[in-house]
Amino acid sequence: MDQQTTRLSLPSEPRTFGFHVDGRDVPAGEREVFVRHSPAHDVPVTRTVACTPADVDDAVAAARAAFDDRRWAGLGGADRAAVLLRAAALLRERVDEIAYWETLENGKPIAQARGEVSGCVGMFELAAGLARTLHGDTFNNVGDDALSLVMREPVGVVGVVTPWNFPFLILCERVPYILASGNAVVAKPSEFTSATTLILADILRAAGLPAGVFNVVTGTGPTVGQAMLEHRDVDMVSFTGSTRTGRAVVEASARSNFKKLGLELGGKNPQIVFADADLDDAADGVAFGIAFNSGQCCVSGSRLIVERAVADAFARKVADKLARIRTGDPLDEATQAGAITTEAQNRAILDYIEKGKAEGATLAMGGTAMDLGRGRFIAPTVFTDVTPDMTIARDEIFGPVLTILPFDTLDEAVEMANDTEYGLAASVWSKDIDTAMAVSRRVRAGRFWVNTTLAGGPELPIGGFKASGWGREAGMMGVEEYTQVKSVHIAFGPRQHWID
Ligand code: TXE
Repeated sequence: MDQQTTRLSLPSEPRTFGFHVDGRDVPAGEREVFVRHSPAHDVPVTRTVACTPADVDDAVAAARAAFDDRRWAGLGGADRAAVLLRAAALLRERVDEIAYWETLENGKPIAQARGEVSGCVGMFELAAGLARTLHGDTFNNVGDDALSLVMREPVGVVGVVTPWNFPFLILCERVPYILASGNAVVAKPSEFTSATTLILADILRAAGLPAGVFNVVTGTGPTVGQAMLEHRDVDMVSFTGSTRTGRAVVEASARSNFKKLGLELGGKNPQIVFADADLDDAADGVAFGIAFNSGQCCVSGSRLIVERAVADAFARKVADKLARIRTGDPLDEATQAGAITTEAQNRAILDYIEKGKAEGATLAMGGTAMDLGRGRFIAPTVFTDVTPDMTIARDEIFGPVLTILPFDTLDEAVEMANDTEYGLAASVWSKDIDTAMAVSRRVRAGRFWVNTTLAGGPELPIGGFKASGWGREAGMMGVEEYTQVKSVHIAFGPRQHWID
């Protein structure tokens, strides 16, 4: 069949999920149930449970018991690796299924969802290797009667709170690495996109992960998420989401047990384009960087900072690319941009577009909702005549909205790139190695791309500078992040007494 015309069909009825505690799926019972409608099709697709704070207590207790009796932490790295590798293999078998439910709940194109889920297989495989290579340090230079060890231990019970924009990818950028050292997990997915996190629980159980090591509670942030943040038996929380909720996470940690935190928050990421770049490649990259996942991406390249000499011509090239993006039914294999995931996000994007116009920026393209008969879609949007103080140049919009700011000198480009409270990611486009390297050294961001964007692999740590967050995920650093360091000093031989 011609791939361009392949389209999956909608489910005949919503799929019902329980939540997952101590190796068992728990049905809703008397609890409320969320019915999730596909943001692209307006039909009900999943039913998940609105868990209660008591359910959070149960899940944390299961994780606590599983951690404290060392059923997972006490295994050798090779045994943990074997489970993670079995999980990778089972995940590979279920890529299509996971991608399908991800698309239905999130609205992202099915081909993109499949790519993301396939990428997660490699994260489990890498984490398996890291489970075997994680190690500490020794000091054999402290005298003949002593030896010092620096040991890494799992931090304990880790709460993982994830958002709706990359529900499965963000989960898998964390969970395999967290499990690698022996931690136990309670995951809390976004209430809009819980299905694939629950499918992962099923996969991990089938892979032989001991009961209680991976638990999932579903429900809203203020009820279920907050209960986890406040819980004194949770040793660490990994939170990915808005800067506003990030503040609540820090405050709850301070109010409860000073739990360790990993935070991945917002971004307002610059795409810096010099006149000597390959402008066709750069235009494609800039269009991809802002329209991928309909701009609902913490590392979206939402601020185009372009050398004035080529600014107008380059803006036309980007607009030409954006105009040719295939936005539409995400179940269609050919679709490149899908729906806006939540109604609140849709309103927020359209409000920002109005604010841009009201503050005097020029709407160069898009700026409206797209009527595709059903669902929520927003046309790729570009603003010119933007000044750095405008709201659309400062706030994370989290939609397909690009602002264009021209520069004259490299110093000015770097200053504009750094003129943000955030520091998650940045890209530079130039064929001059001196220019590219000078900019890469001076821009304050946790991820930096040269002549590409939104690229890399699971070996590379991810995370932000400044208000974009704390800590790093993925790769060996992503394993170490979820460990505590214990130094052990061992004396041997007779002790020199302090008291005669
Ligand atoms: O995020 P929230 P929202 C940004 C983006 C977007 C904005 C709002 O700018 O427009 O955030 O999105 C859970 N205690 N990002 O409102 O609320 C919530 O249930 C514990 C950037 O959806 O932060 C969900 O599981 N948990 C970001 C998760 O937090 C709480 C990705 C994220 O939701 C909670 C998403 C609480 N009190 C949005 N309140 C990125 N960095 O990629 C909510 N949650």
